[in-house]
Amino acid sequence: MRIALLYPPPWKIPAAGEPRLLSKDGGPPADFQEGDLDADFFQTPYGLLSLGAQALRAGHQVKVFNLSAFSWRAVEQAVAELEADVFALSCWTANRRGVGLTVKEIRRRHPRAHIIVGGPHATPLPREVMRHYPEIDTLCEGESEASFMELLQRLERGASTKGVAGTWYREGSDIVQGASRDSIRNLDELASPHAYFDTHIFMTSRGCPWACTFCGAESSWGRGFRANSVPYVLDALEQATARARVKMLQIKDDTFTTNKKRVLELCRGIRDRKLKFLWSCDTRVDVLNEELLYEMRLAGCQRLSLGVETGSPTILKNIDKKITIDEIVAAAEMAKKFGVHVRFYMMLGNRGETAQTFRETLEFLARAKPHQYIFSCLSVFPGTHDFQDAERAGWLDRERYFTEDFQELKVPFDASDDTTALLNSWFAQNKGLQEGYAPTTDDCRAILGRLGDHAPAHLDVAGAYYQDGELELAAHHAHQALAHGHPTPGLAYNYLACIAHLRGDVSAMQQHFMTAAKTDPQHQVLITNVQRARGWFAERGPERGLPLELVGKHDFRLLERTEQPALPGALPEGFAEWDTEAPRALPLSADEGTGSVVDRQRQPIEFRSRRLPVAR
Ligand code: B12
Ligand code: SF4
Repeated sequence: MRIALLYPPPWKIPAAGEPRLLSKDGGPPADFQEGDLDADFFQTPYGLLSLGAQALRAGHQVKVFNLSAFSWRAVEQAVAELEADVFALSCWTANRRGVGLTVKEIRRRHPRAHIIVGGPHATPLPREVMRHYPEIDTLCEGESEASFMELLQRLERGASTKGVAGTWYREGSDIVQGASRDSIRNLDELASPHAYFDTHIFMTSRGCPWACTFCGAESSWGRGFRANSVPYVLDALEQATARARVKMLQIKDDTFTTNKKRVLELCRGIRDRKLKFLWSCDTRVDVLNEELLYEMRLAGCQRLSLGVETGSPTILKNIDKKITIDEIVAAAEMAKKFGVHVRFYMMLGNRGETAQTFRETLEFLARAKPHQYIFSCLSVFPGTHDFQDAERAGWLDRERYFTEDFQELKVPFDASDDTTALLNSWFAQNKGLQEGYAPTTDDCRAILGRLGDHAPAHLDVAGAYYQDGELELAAHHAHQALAHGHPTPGLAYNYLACIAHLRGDVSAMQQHFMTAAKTDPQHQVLITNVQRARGWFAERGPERGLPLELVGKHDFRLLERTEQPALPGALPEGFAEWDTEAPRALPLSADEGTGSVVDRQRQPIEFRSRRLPVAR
């Protein structure tokens, strides 16, 4: 069968030159400003790639399209031309309105196609989503690989799709829930998305044993933690790194180090198999220790993102975070010891937030000194304890998600108006990624001493010397990084190019840039530098003595690219043609005006609306 897996845009986006539509006509929320949708929004949901992988393994024809940045005109065209038996859409809170519009369009163009919806917004509000979007035939709740495959088998046989466990369906005008479906016990039975698709997102487990009040993990995966075996993950890593053009992956498990022993084995396996790539992961501060961090760093861990949320012990307690301030500070120190960059995810507006707790948070950040931190304002997502408690307390009606045009429901849980105003005015000045602790050259040298001849640690030392203007030493360590097999050698060549430039050696600079661009053509720093150098040559900069400013950096910033299906990019020619080959990476091309979106500084939005009392 022909299966189109779609990630629809949030609403009707105007094409270039077209006026913005009003929200009542399907356009963006009335108060929407460019930048409100952060870079993460535009990533293809990994779940679509997982569903695609299962369907491909079963012999179906599959296309995955990320339409999240497409103009409505382009969505209409894509839907019109795509002849699929099944359209399957991923529904998140932020794109719920776009899902509603897209399923309408699919039904109009393909009256006989089967329309399936799933994902983190559909899961906690299945009845409501089916009621408000009557074009949907079947909705899959939560983990969906097994339900989806059963649906496909039935459709292929021409059998009824009603009653599949884990789904919601229609009986006449009724919306009916099928039997519940157990979680997949052995995740190794699933085909890995990395066997079929290019993506820099990587997952090794599902679920999280904790239950923070703002988080929807439990609603998606049920209680508890399930993981792929170490050999399965290592095989998938081999596939993912072979495909990746810049050897950097984001491991995006809810809490990657939940099982420390497993992660230790994984890290040792990465080294045994000589897999060379840099990676980041997300976790909690209370499931780390020195041995683990040391092994993680040796295996290429470059960044550790920690769910810290607040510096107030009261709020930590209110949100059931089950960690202490001391644990946070200790974890950050341990990670720094081995040169792992520490990023704190922080939140504003959780339960109990006051001017005092907010001050405590800022004071705490000054003390804990992460390399980076980023704040976001509380969003109340269906499926969270916040949502349930707000409904119970009577200040939230789930219909708002269908009748109002907001992107996500960003409201402080119970802060006073004064506190909200304080948070908003601070946030307006402090949006996006904030830089904190910067290790000194001595710090970097000490880390290198602890790790031995470790390529990424050498590059850190090279970077530190470069900032100090010690070009000889910087070049030495950049060469050492190369000699010890740095996974992104282009970044070491970039330093060598910058150094050659500072020394006035134009031809060496050119040579190094050419080598760099061949090895890591999509790293942001390289793209910037190569463009600047090109412009400089075009203006006959060397002859005219014009200045050339280059960036000497090697931070964990991923790729500059927009490419289907990992990220929204233009649909390639012939996108609607079906063939029997497994999908390959589609050609790189400019998209429709979003520019590149990966790992750009996040620009989350502040609290817009105060919560409204629910009409009784
Ligand atoms: C890792 C992660 C990310 C990563 C990777 C996401 C990705 N590309 O998959 C990054 C950082 C990119 C990310 C981004 C965002 N995330 Co996020 N993310 C998570 C996290 C921690 C895990 C998700 C996960 O395990 N994915 C693994 C895959 C296999 O699962 P999946 O994509 O959900 O798909 C499964 C099911 O949902 C379902 N399904 C999904 N789509 C479809 C479609 C069909 C047709 C069917 C049948 C089934 C189906 O079946 C899939 C297979 O079982 C969750 C928390 C959690 N544990 O759920 C939050 C979470 C899902 N994210 C959340 C949010 C809000 C976002 C952002 C919108 C944030 C933002 N403002 O930009 C963006 C946009 C999402 C996107 N386009 O990817 C919210 C979702 C809430 C909501 N109701 O919308 C969650 C629940 C966290 C929270 N705050 O509580 N996220
Ligand atoms: S916020 Fe993190 S630790 Fe808390 S429940 Fe969600 S995934 Fe688990």
